[in-house]
Amino acid sequence: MSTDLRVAVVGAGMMGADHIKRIHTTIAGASVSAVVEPDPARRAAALELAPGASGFGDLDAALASGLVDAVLIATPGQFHEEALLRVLAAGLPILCEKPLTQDPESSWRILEAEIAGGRQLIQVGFMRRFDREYEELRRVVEAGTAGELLMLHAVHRNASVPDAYVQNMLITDSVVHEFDVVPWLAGGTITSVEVRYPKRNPLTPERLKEPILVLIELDNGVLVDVEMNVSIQFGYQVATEAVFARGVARIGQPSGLQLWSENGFGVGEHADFTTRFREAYDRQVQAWVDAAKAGTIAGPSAWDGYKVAVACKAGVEALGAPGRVALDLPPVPAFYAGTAAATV
Ligand code: ISE
Repeated sequence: MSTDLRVAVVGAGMMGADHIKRIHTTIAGASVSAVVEPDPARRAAALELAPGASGFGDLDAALASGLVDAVLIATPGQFHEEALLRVLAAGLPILCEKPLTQDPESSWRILEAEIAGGRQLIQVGFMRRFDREYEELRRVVEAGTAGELLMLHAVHRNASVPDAYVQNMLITDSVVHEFDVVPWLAGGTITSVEVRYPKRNPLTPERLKEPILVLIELDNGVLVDVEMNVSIQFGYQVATEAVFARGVARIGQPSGLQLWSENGFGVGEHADFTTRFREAYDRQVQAWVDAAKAGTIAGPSAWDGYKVAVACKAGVEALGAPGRVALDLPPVPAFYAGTAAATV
């Protein structure tokens, strides 16, 4: 008898299809048993990636099928709340792609539903926490190897973005990752967010005004600047320079083949996040599968997702108004306080 965790993947767009492939080819101890996707053509294409899986047009039918032990939610963010509530009601472990939900109010409803069930079932897909260089940098911060951390300079550059990407998504779809990873890395809580506008990139689509510079303040005094740039054309870069009392550390530098040829010198660059963070996604999904089998989670919790939703609300406000926008965070509910998973 197979001991595989039978996973339903909900949403078969870019990330959903990527996770289906990953679970089928790379992850140990799990298989894709169901693909939930309302679009028939997408569903059929996804099922080809996971032979043996059953296709469903709707989540309830998949949950009622008896084929599902755990659920990976990879739909666009606006559908997360409804899917999360249904899977929580079914009592199954969940890996939910970022964001948890679109706003603090709906994220709070998710916390309430999870607390009512009495068990942490939700892990949020902030994959940067599973990137080896981020992990190493966090260890340097914690160990004090180069002294106290003073500030972080972060760059987050996309070659381009799809047509559906609108101005607020600079925050809710992109800087959302920094809102999760920066406190995890620097060991503090975000207290304010400010957005500044450098000169606009003439190559950015007409509907966008970017790049932007985001300033994130933490309660431990660490200040973070993030260059958020989604029209850089040449490739995908996520890099950080950490400035310590007596040292500097860098992660996310281009690596791999260096080529000297007649045109000079070159090194490869990623085209998008699916390759830049491939190993991080693999490690994230494997950790989730192993934890789900053991009845727990192994990454950012729903409370982490809630805190990010609060930061995104402040960030969106800061996009439209000069100056710092302060964050208003309620105390952590006792259910999440002190759980190892909340601080993984
Ligand atoms: C995308 O949705 C992601 O999550 C990527 O990690 C991020 O770099 C990109 O800007 C987003 O659009």
